[in-house]
Amino acid sequence: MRITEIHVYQRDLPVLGKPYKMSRSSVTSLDTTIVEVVTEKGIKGYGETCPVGPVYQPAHALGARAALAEMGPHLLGEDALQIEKVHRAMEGALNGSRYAKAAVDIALWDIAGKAYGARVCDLLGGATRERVPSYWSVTVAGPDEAARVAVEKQREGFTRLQVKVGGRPVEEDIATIRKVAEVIRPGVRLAVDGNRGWTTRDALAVSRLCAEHMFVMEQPCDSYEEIAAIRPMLRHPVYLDESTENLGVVLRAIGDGIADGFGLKVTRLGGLSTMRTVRDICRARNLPHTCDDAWGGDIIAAACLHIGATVEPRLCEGVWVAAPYIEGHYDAENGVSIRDGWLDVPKGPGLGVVPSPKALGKPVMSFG
Ligand code: 0XW
Ligand code: MG
Repeated sequence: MRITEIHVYQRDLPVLGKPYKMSRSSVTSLDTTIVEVVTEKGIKGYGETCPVGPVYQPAHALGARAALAEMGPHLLGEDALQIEKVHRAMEGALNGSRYAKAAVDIALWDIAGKAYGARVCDLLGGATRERVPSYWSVTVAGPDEAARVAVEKQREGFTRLQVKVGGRPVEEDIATIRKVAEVIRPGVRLAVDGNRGWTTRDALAVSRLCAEHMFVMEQPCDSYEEIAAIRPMLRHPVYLDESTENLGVVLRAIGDGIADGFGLKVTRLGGLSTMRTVRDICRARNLPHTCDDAWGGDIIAAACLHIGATVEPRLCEGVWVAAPYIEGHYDAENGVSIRDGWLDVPKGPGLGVVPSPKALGKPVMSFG
């Protein structure tokens, strides 16, 4: 099924309420890129990529569109159903920019689902359940505010919380972690996410001074090397997030024994195709992981949800989506929303989410 046209759309996604604050950045509006791949049969697939600002990791909105401009002409005529072949065409046209290639990859899975009359989760191996847990990310805040949100979100039904730390004196982080840990109910899991913000000194201090509390440390320090250096001295399990820039890093982290799990991002890894591989590798080593993205609307949320639904529940650390921070949906009927801390897998076919022409607006770039 040949690709005949590719259209690229841009949308601003203003953050509802307060800025979304992490250790190294605070964002008020995100710039998302939506890719529409059209085939000779008239079947259209949608993908999306939306870095959470230009600082979170080496990805930025303009970079995504520049990469798509570079690759677009080379993809016309490719068979949309031969996803690995399209990946080879993308590799042949551009080195790197996996986060832009991911938008095309997601669109191709959407097309495959529509062509075969199946949901993306079914093509990825089959859903283990029809409702998948999300988790709530408590952005950087003082101890009382963070604990208040933690209580509220557990009451709503969230079974996992992530508390953001870093970018301030480490004593404040320790006070916040302790206060949040005290309100965590039995059975609810806690992750403390440094978003690369701590020095190795701070990470070691936190782990020692909060040793009695159960939580995982997510991306405590900036680099793989820093985390690897302190790993044997930490008293808490470590999950890598931003460091997992590609499949090779995931393999290395598992081989080196520095990761007890991962916070995964679909677009950072290059799309659902690589996520499927990482999911299977994690299963082979019993490593829990999330299936998230950094930000994005209904399309990216649906992509995360479909792969998340295929993860064995015991290894599934949840699917984070930006929906609570975004006004409205691309697809008014089937848009992805959190209900009581959980997400319903869209009914499909494909991603099960179809953006309306009004939501897309006019393309900023077209090929074919
Ligand atoms: C909580 N997230 C999945 C959303 C933000 O983009 C940050 C990210 C993370 O875990 O780092
Ligand atoms: Mg993280």
